[in-house]
Amino acid sequence: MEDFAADPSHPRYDSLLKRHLLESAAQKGMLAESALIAHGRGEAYDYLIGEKTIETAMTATKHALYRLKIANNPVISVNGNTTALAGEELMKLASLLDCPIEVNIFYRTPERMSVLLNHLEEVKQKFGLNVEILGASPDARIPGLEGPRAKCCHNGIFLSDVILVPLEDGDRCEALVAMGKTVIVVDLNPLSRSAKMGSITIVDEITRVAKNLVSMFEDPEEVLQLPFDNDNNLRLTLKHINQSLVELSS
Ligand code: PTJ
Repeated sequence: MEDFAADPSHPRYDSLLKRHLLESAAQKGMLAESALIAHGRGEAYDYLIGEKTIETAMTATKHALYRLKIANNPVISVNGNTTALAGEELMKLASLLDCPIEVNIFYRTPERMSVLLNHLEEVKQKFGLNVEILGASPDARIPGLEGPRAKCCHNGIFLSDVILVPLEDGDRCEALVAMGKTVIVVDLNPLSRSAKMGSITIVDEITRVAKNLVSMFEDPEEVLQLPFDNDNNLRLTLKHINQSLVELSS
């Protein structure tokens, strides 16, 4: 972070910091070529929700945490963007949940896999976490997907009953749902296929979500046991965006 020049008092400090994290990650070879396009799309939606965790996102986050906590085989799946932005917090969450974290990327190359796995290993050492990091040796396939996108680890994604998959591709999300898993999606775009396909969709920025999940972990009051209606929660999210735009434009 030495080369990050922005002052914390800058009104766009958080946004600049995230961009800087992604630029550094790109230089290290962690990211897909389209990673910054994906981030830009996320930023645009973040403006629309007010760059904060809105009520529907918090409801989804609470349900997600509850499902992760009661799961038999929870797993956290991370890609390039997620590792760069929220690798530390998600490693801490994996430690709290006592579950593996699996590097599973859409644009798979051996080089990217190795840099991402090394990055998480460094986080593990830095914080003294006892977390199993999977992804180096995929030994299973997600049914219904072709090519490298189907690759996964038997003891991680394949066997999981509840999976947290931030910034996931729609097809893979659909395939994971078809496997009978509870799929927790994090996506700032409430209109994306992943958002619609997920079992629980958190329309919020991944660094905020990861921090919320870790900070709420020990608090039983913060966990809901009621059924969750994803379609309705997405509708309420769109209403929130709509209402904000009406207020801003009146
Ligand atoms: O590392 P890889 O190879 O697995 O590739 C990762 C990306 C993200 C490049 C790849 O999965 C991709 O192209 O994703 P999409 O189809 O562009 O979808 C990314 C979704 O994540 C978009 O709907 C964005 O709005 C959303 N998004 C982007 N940044 C964030 C985000 N959601 C939450 N937090 C963010 N920081």
